[in-house]
Amino acid sequence: MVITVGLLGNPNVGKTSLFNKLVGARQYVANWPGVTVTRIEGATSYRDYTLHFVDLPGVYSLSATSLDEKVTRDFLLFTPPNVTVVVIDSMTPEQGMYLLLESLELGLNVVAVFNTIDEAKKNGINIDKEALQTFLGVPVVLTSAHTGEGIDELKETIINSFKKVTRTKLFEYGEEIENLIKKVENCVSNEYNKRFMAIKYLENDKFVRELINNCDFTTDESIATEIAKKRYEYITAIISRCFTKSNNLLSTMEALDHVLTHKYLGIP
Ligand code: GDP
Ligand code: K
Ligand code: MG
Repeated sequence: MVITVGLLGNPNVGKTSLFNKLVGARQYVANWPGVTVTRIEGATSYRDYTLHFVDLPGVYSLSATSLDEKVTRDFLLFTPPNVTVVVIDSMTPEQGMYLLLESLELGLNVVAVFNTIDEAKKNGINIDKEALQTFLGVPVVLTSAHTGEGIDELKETIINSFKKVTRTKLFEYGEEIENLIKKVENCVSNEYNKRFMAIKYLENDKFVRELINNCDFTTDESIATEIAKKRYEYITAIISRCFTKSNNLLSTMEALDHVLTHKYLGIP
């Protein structure tokens, strides 16, 4: 049985290093159809399965503003892998978690990997894996592509995730934006993930605006800004709860707003 796995993440978070640890020499390089962006694939056997990995071009969001982003998003949108591993740098998790939220909105079957755990440990940063799983609603694996920590656990988790697809409760943007999302969803055809497309529409995504051209619905830039702001508030709340530095708090937590933690996670 073959399981297809996409490795998704920001540039420089360790996707290719993990890929090399996972598949070793059994890899080959090609181009993505029609473009000169490199496509790296490889497979490894684990238990009764063949895990077929695709090392996707690094992206900061699923907004498809660059060629790399368009290649990655089109792959996920039109040919979603069985499992999408979202690789996040444990030392700077914000931007990676932003991409994770978008991946969940796209309805992907996600495993969250917090990589560079060796550096985190060296810096006395403790990551509460259980709490992360609870708040994000997806399986979490802590890895180091340098020491090999978590690699077998990642393979196990991919197989479990394939056998039992996680459908997490999605992040909500509050009444005003949720009402707008519902309105736009009515214009999206059934072949697409309606919520993802509606949110991208409200974010003024050019490609999505062209696809959904039957929606005579204008919004100003403030909605897109508000969507990004809500995502970052939610992420800040999760990080401040799940990342701690022995004795004192992380720098990202210095800006910690307890109101946010309460608002988004229900923790006093
Ligand atoms: P990619 O752009 O996501 O494919 O990232 P790369 O795999 O090319 O890694 C970027 C840099 O991070 C390289 O210098 C790697 O050696 C380093 N790196 C990747 N994973 C780890 C890790 O788990 N721990 C540490 N300390 N460094 C890592
Ligand atoms: K790095
Ligand atoms: Mg790479």
